[in-house]
Amino acid sequence: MAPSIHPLIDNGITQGSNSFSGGKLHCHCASDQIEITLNSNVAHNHACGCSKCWKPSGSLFSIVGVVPRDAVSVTANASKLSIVDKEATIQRNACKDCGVHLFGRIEKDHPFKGLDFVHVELSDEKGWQEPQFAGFVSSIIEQGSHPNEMDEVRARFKAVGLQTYDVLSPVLMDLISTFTAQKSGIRFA
Ligand code: GSH
Repeated sequence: MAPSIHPLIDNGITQGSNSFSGGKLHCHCASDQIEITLNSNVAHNHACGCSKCWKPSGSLFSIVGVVPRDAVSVTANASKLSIVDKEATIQRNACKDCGVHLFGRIEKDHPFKGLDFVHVELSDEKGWQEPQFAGFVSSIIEQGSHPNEMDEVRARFKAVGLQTYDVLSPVLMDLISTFTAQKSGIRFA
């Protein structure tokens, strides 16, 4: 059987709701779950194949979106959170017990500072924005996927209507480059 891309892709994409305004995320612990309350839907929700983003077991990709950091609060069991890699750009706050990543936060100067990275599959609520594209697709090779499998992986995204990129989507790459250009003194009219 072909490996799972991610349950939210394998089983067909469920459209989100424009009127949905947030919900709660929980880690996978059987008891004393960490609870995160989000007062916003996510934006730029996408599949990510990079080695650092949390993936459900058996899946090749993560599904990750962003919310304003002001919309994120830890509402239960905050003491179980620990930052996976303090040196990484995105400080991923994971459950010390089950390993699930609850939110990723950027503290350094960066185009995405102010946005937290979250996985909406950790929520029971329905209405979260559906995945919009797949990024860092070639990165799955670095984690053991065979290069010969890549056509099939990309075809599976295409079959559910998602574009694939090996970094981020053009919209996000343009945002990053605009930030870099402005930092170096370029001013756009
Ligand atoms: N090929 C690398 C890998 O798979 O590890 C790509 C890593 C990467 O650049 N990941 C992106 C990023 O922004 C997407 S999450 N990383 C910053 C970070 O992880 O802190």
